[in-house]
Amino acid sequence: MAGIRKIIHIDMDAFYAAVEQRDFPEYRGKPLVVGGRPNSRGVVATCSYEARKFGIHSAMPSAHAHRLCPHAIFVQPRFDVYRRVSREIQALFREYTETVEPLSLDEAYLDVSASTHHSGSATLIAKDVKRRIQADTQLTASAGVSYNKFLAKIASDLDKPDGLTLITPEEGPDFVARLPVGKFHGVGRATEKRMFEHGIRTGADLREWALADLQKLFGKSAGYYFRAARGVDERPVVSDRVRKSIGSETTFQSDIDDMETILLHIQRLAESVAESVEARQLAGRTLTLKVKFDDFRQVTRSATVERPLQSAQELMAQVRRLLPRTEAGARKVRLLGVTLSNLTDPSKEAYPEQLDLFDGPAT
Ligand code: DCP
Ligand code: MG
Repeated sequence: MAGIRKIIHIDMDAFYAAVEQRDFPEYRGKPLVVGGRPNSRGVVATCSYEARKFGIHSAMPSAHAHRLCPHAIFVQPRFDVYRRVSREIQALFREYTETVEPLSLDEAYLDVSASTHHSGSATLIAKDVKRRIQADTQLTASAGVSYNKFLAKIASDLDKPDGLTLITPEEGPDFVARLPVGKFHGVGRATEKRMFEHGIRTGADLREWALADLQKLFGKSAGYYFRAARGVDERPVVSDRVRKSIGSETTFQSDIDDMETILLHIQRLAESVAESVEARQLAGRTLTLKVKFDDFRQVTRSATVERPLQSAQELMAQVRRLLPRTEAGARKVRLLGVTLSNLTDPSKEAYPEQLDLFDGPAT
């Protein structure tokens, strides 16, 4: 058996809002909302900790946030700046280990098992990473340190903002036993409700179930829940260099055949893939759409294009071509998936548009 791993999960505090407060001192110490305007139909991307005291949170309609805190300052996101900061912190992570897996612009796993920094102390490395982030970007991050991804991610959230929490292998199982199931990564509202209906409220409750019984309730995810309830998670930290594809899929509680709903779900998947692809500063040439029907039959349709795709919009353009090549809508759909593969680093590619920049009139 391999030795105990050392995993760090880093997550920036109130990321977009913290960047705005850094760049505009007049926003500091104030409730600040980044996202849609208060009089629009937009939503809150994130908000400062001062705004959270009023009950404002991510994904809430901006109009609602405005009612909760009429004197809050609303600003539009500046994605270019967030991307730049993201690149800075990711470069910094790579000074400690090659095994860095970014999850979004503000979040990444680091596997420091083989690191020789700080005599291999993951806690000291995490402390140092936080110090460097602060020094280089004037922003704070929270870190979770543990022996797997599941616990490291939970740990980083325990003492936000500017937190550093360690969950040792000795503490892991007891910690998970007390954990509400809603805090398990991958347990959404629907699964949580399902678990509640069966009297499963904490890791300890979950642990009383045999794997076979969990499988009857939760299918493929059962194994993950079974192991997670015991503080076990063997998923490796996957760095970009070995990653072959980035995808996202979703299974529905009840099968759907309404085209508009199908497209809406695909749009969400495309956005999630695009975010992940962008966080890793990648793009991809092959888009695959997966559709599983109510009879569990599954089809995939792929398109490969010359110019690498990255944004949700670019992904959707391909999906719109592929979707009519499936029976989605005519038949009920139980699962949809969007995957981008043939990954490439777009900064190393030259596109005609970019070449134009250098093709100006000779002087
Ligand atoms: N984000 C978004 N829409 C969401 C959630 C997040 O646009 N529904 C963006 C804005 C956040 C960034 O992603 O700043 C990071 O998301 P986090 O969930 O890590 O939230 P924050 O970093 O803002 O706050 P926290 O301190 O809780 O991590
Ligand atoms: Mg964050």
